[in-house]
Amino acid sequence: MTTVPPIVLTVAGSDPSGGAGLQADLKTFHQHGAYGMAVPTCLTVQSTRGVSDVEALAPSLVKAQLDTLLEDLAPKAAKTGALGSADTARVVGAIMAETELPWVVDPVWRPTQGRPLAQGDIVEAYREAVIPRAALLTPNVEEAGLLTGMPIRDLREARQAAERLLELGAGAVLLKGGHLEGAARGTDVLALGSGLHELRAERVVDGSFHGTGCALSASIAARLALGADLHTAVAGAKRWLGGALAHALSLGKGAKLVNHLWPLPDEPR
Ligand code: PXL
Repeated sequence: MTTVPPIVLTVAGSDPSGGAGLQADLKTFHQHGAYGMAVPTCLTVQSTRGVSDVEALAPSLVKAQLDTLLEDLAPKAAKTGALGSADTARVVGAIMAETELPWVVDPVWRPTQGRPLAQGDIVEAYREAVIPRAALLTPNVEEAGLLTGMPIRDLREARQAAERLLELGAGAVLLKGGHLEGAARGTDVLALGSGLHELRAERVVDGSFHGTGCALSASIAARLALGADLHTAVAGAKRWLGGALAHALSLGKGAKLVNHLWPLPDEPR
């Protein structure tokens, strides 16, 4: 008998290197045993050394892709990565509002190296149109700082920022502490409606990696599609990413790549 895999959708930018963006999302979905679908929002010119050019697709073309797809196929969960422009963010936000599925929103505005990935007042568009529809928002310290207007240096400030992001309407927030200072480095704050949790990485892997945030949010979305609750999905995704980073691939001349082929441990879903 053929098992029917759950469908997971990504709405994201293209990274031809396969390290980040929709290519990385699809590989992550597949590795988790989910059927991946992908709607591109922008095309980048990049290698493991960084992004040298970006071209956003017309918002109407992104809308047409999503409308056509969602009329036919029913994803169990979805994620957003780079959306390309403030106008596209608003279009995608409006479509999110019409769906019942959980959306994991990874606010990708700037690559670790190279040109910004979005045009227009992207932060305002996220505040108004995307974040209120997110089941889970996964900003890093810099993105959470831009969204809340507050500095985030330690765990106390990270907890405060996570609470403020809940007030913007996100169902839950995973504030990633990879860039916090001192002992807090690598500790994430997970704010659920029911309370705050601190999640320490089982292993902190040093180095410059490409695609970490994409792999994490894609793993969470795949796990939600497979039936995990949010807390379990986040904890499982962090554990998987730790392995994928510990076994990162040095395939190009720049940053190391997340190893999307890292096996999934036998784990309860
Ligand atoms: O890792 C963030 C990211 C997401 N999406 C695309 C990217 C990048 C970083 O370069 O290019 C398309």
